[in-house]
Order: sequence, then structure tokens, then C-alpha cells
Amino acid sequence: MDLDNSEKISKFQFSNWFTRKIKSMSSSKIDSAMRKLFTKFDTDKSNFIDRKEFKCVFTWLQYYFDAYYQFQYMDKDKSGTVSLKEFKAKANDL
Ligand SMILES: [Ca+2]
Ligand SMILES: [Ca+2]
Repeated sequence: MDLDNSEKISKFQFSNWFTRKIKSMSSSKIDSAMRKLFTKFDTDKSNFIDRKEFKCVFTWLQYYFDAYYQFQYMDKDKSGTVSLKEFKAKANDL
């Protein structure tokens, strides 16, 4: 994931990973995931996402990216999990 071995991952790496992740899912899985997401964001159940609702989509994506980014940052040894040691080491920086 951290292709250039820098401490942080770029948005480009993230979108690459995201695209690969999506591609590895079956289309029916993607379909149901998208449906779930859409329903979640379509708060007034109009079957459309309007501008106001889209703000939530954007916030969510931002949040998702930040969470992923922070995880990569904490997972020092790139094991895919954050150990208590890693957690403690980085918790103060958050
Ligand atoms: Ca709506
Ligand atoms: Ca780790």
C-alpha cells in the first residue's frame, strides 16, 4: 500500500487501493453496498440525493479517508493491524 515507503500515503495511492478493492468485489456485492450507501444518504427517502444530502456524502468520504489515513499512519510495521504498542505511540499525536 505504501508504495514509496514514505510515512504517509498519498490520495493517489488511496484511490488506487480503493479502485482495486472495488474491482475485487463481485458486482452483486458492489450493487448491494451502493444501494445501502445510497439509502443511508437519501435521508428524506426521495430516491434522489440532493445538494443538501450530498454534503453528507462528501463529509462521509472525507471521514472515511481520514480514518484510513490515520490507520495507515498508526500501523507502523504495516501488519494491517494496530497493536496496543502502536496505538499508544500514536494516540498522543491524534
Ligand atoms: Ca433525497
Ligand atoms: Ca501493526
